[in-house]
Amino acid sequence: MELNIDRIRIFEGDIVKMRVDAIVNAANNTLLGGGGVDGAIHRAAGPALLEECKTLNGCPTGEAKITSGYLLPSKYIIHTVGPVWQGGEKGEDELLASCYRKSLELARDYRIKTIAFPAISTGAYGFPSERAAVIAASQVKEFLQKNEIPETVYLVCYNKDSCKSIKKALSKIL
Ligand code: AR6
Repeated sequence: MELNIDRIRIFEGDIVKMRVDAIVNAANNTLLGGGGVDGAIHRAAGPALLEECKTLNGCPTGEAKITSGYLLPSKYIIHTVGPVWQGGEKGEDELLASCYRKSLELARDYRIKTIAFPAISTGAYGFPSERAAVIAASQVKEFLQKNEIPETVYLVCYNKDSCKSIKKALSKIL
C-alpha cells in the first residue's frame, strides 16, 4: 500500500491534552505509575486509572497493554514499556521497535483511528534521542503501509532535542 505522508504527523507539546482516540504511555514494568510522561498521564486521567492498572499484573519490556482513558480527552491509553538504555548492545533497538509495533497492533485491534506516541525510552530510560526517533519513524511507517487502521499517528515531542530528532528521522524516511 502506498503511504499517504499525512498519516504520520509531529505534535509539539503535552500529550495528555491531545484529542486523539488513544495516547501511548511510556510506562515501567509495574504499570503502577512513575515520573515523566507516565506521571503526567496518571495525574490527568485520575485515580481510577491506577485501579485498572493494578489488575493488569504489570507488563514485560517491549510489550503493550490497553486501559480506558478516564478523565483524559482520549478514550484509551496504551501502556508500553521501553528498554532502559544500556549502551546499545543489549537488544534495546529491537525492544523499542517492539513497543511501537505492539502498541500499533493493539490500536488496530481496538479500531483506534488516531493515536499519539511520546518519545518512548528517551527520558528517564536514557535511550539516545536520534536513534530512538529513527526507530519510531520507521516502525510507524512500516505498520501504516500494511494497515489502514490507525489512520493517523502523531509522534509527540516535548523538548527541543526530541523535536529535532523526530523531524530529521521523518524527513529521511518519508
Ligand atoms: N507529553 C509528551 N511527552 C512528554 C511528557 C508529556 N506530558 N512528559 C515527558 N515527555 P519518560 P522513559 C517526554 O522519562 O524514558 C517513568 O517514571 C520526555 O521529554 O517519561 O520511557 C516511567 O514510570 C521524553 O522525551 O519515559 C518509567 O519508570 C519522553 O516523554 C520511566 O519513566 C519519555 O520520557 C520510563 O522512562
